Amino acid sequence: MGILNVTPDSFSDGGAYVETARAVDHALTLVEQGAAMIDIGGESTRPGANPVDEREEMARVLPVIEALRAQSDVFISIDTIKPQVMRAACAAGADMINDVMALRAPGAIDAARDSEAAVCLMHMQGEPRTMQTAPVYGDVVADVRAFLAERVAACRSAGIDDSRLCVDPGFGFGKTLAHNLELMRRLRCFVDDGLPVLMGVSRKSMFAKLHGHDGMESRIHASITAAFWAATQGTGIIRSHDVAHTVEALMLAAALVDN
Ligand code: 7PM
Repeated sequence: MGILNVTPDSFSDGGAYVETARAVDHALTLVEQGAAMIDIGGESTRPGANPVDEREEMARVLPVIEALRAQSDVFISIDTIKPQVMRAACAAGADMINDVMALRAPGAIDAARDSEAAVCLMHMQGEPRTMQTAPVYGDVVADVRAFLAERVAACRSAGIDDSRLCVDPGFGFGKTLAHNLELMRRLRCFVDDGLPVLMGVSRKSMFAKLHGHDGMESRIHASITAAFWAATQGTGIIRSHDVAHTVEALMLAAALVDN
């Protein structure tokens, strides 16, 4: 899954892809590099970021979804927590809703059900502005699995079939380095729960903490290494900014491991 940020305040791409044509170009490049899906995000549901107005978010993502849909059959994911954005994005051609709130916003479950799109349910402790302050768990893997099981059950009750779902432990979303590492070490537990698992660690600050220094190159190398590990553990979907190298790591994992 290649990441396409259409947020002007995005930390990784510096707002370089705010313009529709450039965003679509970048998406097509990611597809050429081997991305099977493109995750399009127009809001900052990010640690410490300001919330984005619904109209503004739609104005960012809808032209990109429409143009990409017109030019490619690639699986399109919309990274949003807002029901109206989910509905509009799916009408514009999105195939999947990637929600860091796991459809907890009022109306989100109904929007997802009506869309007939696939859904990624991600775990987050707290809310983006404050979630990194003091995350606390009993057993982080057990707690995150219980949360995801509850959200899967909520989807089922709403009429969203399991065949439409995947789950994500939500690396960096209300987690310390130790929490992130334990989730990564025990990714198999999530895989064994039966639904496809998505991992999103690309370029995240957890790697700067692990290394004891920061640098984009170091973060990228660690992200690709983590992708290899996750693939060997049966993780089906890797969310990445750096698709070409990540795909190569996944090719090696596929060659070495029977999953
Ligand atoms: C600043 C901090 C900017 C964090 C962007 C981010 C995930 C996601 C994001 C994830 C799923 C980023 C994150 N992370 N969706 N959206 N899983 N499913 O690295 O881990 O893009 S936002």
